[in-house]
Amino acid sequence: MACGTNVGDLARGAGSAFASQTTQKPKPTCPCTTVDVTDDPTLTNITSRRYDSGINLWNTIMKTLICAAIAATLSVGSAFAHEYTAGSLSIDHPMAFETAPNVNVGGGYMTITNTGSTDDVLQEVRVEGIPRVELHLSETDANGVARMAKQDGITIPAGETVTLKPGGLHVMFMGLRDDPFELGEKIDATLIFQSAGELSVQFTVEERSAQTHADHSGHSEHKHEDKSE
Ligand SMILES: [Cu+2]
Repeated sequence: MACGTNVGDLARGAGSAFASQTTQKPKPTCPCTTVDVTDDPTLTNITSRRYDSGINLWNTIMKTLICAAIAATLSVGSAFAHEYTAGSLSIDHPMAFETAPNVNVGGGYMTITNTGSTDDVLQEVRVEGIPRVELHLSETDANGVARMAKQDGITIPAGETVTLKPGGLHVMFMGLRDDPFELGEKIDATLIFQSAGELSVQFTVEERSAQTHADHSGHSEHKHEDKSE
């Protein structure tokens, strides 16, 4: 169900209930679908990841009246609760910290809970406009040197919760130098799970404190649990 490309048609097809909303400009993508992602990993049709700031009425209406009704295998929580579910997975509070203009990478964090009876794996994160997104694990060795290791996937064991947080597992957004994360920005992303499939979420960009950890060298554990929940 290509909700992202058919939002306008769906709205028109939904009948007069939407007639009064047609003056709102439809967004090109629907933020709560599971399937509107190109199969091309190189993401060639990138324009910008920019998302209009503020709460967009049209998106809110679409989320509430269209996507919630037709995304059969996916239930999307309130846009304000900032929690997403797909199958037996729930994803809470995807966020990233703002980045400085000269910093090329930013970390993404969230909490993933698997209430099912089988393990699932977060295999990939895709963001239009960001050329490379990896899954990383930050570790500090015996000498106190922090480094990050690319992960092929992040397993979410059955019945367990995995928290991506500074100093540990995280999403690494790479190639940001020309388009830094700005406070309040919302980054549309697609999470690809082995079993649960694709899930569209938004990473909210939050303020970075004095502890710099959004770049490759500065991950620091236990400094932001208040922000990354
Ligand atoms: Cu990293």
